[in-house]
Amino acid sequence: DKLPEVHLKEWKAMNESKAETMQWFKDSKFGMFIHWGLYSIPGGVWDGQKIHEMRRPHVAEWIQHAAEVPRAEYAQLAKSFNPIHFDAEAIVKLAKAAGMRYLVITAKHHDGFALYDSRVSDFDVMDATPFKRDIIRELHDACKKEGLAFGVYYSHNIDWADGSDCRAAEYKEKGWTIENQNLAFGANTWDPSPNTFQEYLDNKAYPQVKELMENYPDMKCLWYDMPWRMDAEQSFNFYKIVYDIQPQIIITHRIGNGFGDYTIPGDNKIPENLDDLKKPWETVGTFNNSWGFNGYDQDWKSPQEILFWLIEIVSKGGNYMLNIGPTGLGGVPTESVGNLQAVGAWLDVNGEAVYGTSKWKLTKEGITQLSMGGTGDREKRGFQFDFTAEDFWFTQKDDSLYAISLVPAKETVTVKSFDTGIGKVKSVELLGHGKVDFSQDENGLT
Ligand code: JFZ
Repeated sequence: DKLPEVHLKEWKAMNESKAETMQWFKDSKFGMFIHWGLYSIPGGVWDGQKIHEMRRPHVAEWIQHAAEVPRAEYAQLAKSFNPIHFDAEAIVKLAKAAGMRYLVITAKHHDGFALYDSRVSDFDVMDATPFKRDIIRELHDACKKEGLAFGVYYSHNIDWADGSDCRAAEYKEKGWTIENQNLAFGANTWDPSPNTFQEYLDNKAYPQVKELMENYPDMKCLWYDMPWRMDAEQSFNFYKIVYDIQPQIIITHRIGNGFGDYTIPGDNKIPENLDDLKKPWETVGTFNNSWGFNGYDQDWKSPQEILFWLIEIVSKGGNYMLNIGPTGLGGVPTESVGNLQAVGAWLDVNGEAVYGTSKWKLTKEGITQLSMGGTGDREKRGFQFDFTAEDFWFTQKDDSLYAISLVPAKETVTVKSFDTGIGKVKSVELLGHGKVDFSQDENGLT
């Protein structure tokens, strides 16, 4: 909210180049998130200890932090990174089959390892692994070929390899303890790199974002994450580097200091109060309880639960970006594949009520269940599918209203909110079926 005056005008002007992408974003609704990196090899287990037995957050891509693995030891993982099952085209085709309209992958996560050909750092897929294939290039090109929009995630703040978290004096001055440094800021306090934070920005993070911009054209979005330590100048730099090369790219608000183009309400979180969201938004969700591959977590969301999330979000005007975590060998867990295909089959029939819609004055009727939850902690989720054929979510597009049910209708159903108060309905169609008979009165549409 407190945008520094100096940059306010410049930033507003930059915004204007993004209108088209913004509209694309609002229409797209459903995307694929991919967390993949060296952490996919241990898959949530280090020295026989599970990530849930270690400190939070209980997500497998945080294993280096949870187990306090020294930088040099963690880097050894790169030597065995040889994901022979990785097939960019198959992943892109899976996303399309699921009805997803865009794909965002971790170009570099908190561990500092780049999945693309980076000249700036040797800690990348080309220099440090036997695989030596530019993963971002392959996915970028496959998306282009298949007509899927593409974007990258870049951890601009946290970098356990080079991000220098040895600003201990500064933390002390601010009264931050080691505990909340670790928890709230993800700082590498167990084996900090010798450089300063500013050196990391100047010599690694800014140049790496620049090379991503130069090397992978026509991207739609850049997913910066975890801004906690950024000052306004630094966030602004990250915004401007992108804008100068690819002005159409929209950026997450997690860039920090108010510079984002769209908002992430929280991981696995659907916002309650939509008035608080002044920007277009996207909920990101895990398939089980981890972003990076977790070899022992079998708590997969069913197709029904995924549809619940998607429809709940779309009825509120947002986007859903659902994550897959490929294994260390590059395969996509079979549960993700099967469940995504089932979701896609539903969207094949009902997609008209989803894509390109906006929220109506009411988001739903009959639905009391709200299944929100944090990430990493299975016990918080508690999803149960107990909807009926007369539970509806609503969307709208042009002069059409959509009532979405996740339970097949019986002979007749009544949508109470579509009573005479909304005006006289001209025709009613059941998607995938065609026109149906109806009557409308003060009790609704039957
Ligand atoms: C971050 C990462 O630390 C995590 O590994 C993953 O990449 C996820 C998508 O993003 O975790 C967060 C960041 C912000 C919130 C929660 C988890 N938040 O604001 O609620």
